[in-house]
Amino acid sequence: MDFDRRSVLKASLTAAIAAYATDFSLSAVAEAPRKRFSATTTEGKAMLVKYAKAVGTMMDPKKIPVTDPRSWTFQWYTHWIPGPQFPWSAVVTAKDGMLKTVFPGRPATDPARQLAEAMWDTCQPHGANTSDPNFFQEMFFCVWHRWYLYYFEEIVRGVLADNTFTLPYWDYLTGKPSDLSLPPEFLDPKSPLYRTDRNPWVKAGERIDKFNPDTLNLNAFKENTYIGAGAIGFCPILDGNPHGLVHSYIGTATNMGQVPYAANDPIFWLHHCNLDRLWESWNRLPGMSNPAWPNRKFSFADKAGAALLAPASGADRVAALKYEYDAYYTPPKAPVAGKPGLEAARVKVTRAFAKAPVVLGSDQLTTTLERRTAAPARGSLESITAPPAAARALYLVLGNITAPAGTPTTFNVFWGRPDGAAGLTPRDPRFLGTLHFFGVSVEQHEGAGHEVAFNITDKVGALPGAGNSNAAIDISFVRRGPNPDGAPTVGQVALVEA
Ligand SMILES: [Cu+2]
Repeated sequence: MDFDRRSVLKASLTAAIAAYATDFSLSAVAEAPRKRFSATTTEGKAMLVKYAKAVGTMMDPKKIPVTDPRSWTFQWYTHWIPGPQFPWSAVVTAKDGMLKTVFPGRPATDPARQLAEAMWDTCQPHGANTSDPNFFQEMFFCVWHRWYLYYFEEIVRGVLADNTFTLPYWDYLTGKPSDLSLPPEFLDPKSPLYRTDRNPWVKAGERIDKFNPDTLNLNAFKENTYIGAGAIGFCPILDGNPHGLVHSYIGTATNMGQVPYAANDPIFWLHHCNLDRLWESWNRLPGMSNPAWPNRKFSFADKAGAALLAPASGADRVAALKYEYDAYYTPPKAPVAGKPGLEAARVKVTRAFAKAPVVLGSDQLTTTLERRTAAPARGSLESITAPPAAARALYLVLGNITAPAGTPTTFNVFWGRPDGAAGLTPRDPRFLGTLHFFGVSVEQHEGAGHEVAFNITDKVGALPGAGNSNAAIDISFVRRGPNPDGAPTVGQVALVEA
């Protein structure tokens, strides 16, 4: 392997703690593209046999010690160690404690320990480093996980001494209900791919969305920008659904349902492999391009366990990393490409908003939005609910969301004040989206707080009350799933155009 060695690195936090690492270079990548397969195909199933073997080896400290970056625990902790995600001082303290536990008697200058310090707790964007606000950013969600999978897959090939291994993906949104259950390889209690901390119905092989069916979606493919203002754009919407919702549905607070434990479940890697495929699928649509990546590098370890720095720009497309998927997703209706430069100019315009925070303390509650009288909405419901101009979209934005860590509850969000809402399904025309709380316990602390957006552009024309300028704009929240330990709060509810 021929890495581009650099002795001088920028004095950023990342560079300072990983100053000994080499930079990733494309020359290190194998020439022929490798193919990743669906877990339900013959090829994918063959890969899962290999995967189970590798996971078993990586989890056995007699074969690969925990201090080795190729161990299961080291890879899991790279996402997040079991510990706090905020504030950053608590993250640093907890990480220090974990480093002392995993590397007893080894000084802070020990290279393996330094690598752990650089790599652990770096999942993007599920953290908030107040000493370096650029450390965690929503725009890095897709690209950091692409690198994470890339090196994990390399390490699995190394552990197996099998150069043909590729990570399979789990496509839960094929439209076939059976694909909403975990692949059977993950349900055998004797397999290294099994986890006891998943939700009971998930372990029983039932569909993961059993208590809130048909709420996972691919609405991210309605977006024509990678990331816009707040939670708008392909990346943040994919992050919310299906990403976070799948985490919540598999559960629990000590497994997939909470960031610090999520990467300890072997299904994590197949879930994110599917998200990586979806990202590349979006990029293959005409006019859908990624942003100019900031000069940000992430700490990882290669197949041999050696430290390196992977630049965000290096994983812009899968072709750059010499792999491909056996199939890509094509939405029924491709998003209309925006004008060049739209992304930067994509400022949110609030059309209506809730005056007070919504405390989700009961099974169903409704908030009434105030119409904004300033331009462009002229005080009429028509202008508020009218579909936006071409290349723009209408969103319901829920902001400043807080919830206790690991809250497994979800809320379905409806237009209006529907009777018998508990019985309404996502097929109801008034259904706008599903609110979940995966990752919220940390992101609620970032700047304006955790925010999610539902693209309702295609729905507004059919919503009851559209055209009646006197009708109230009500938004209702209907609880699905267990009662949370404490009431989640939605600090802002707004109808915005972007
Ligand atoms: Cu995830």
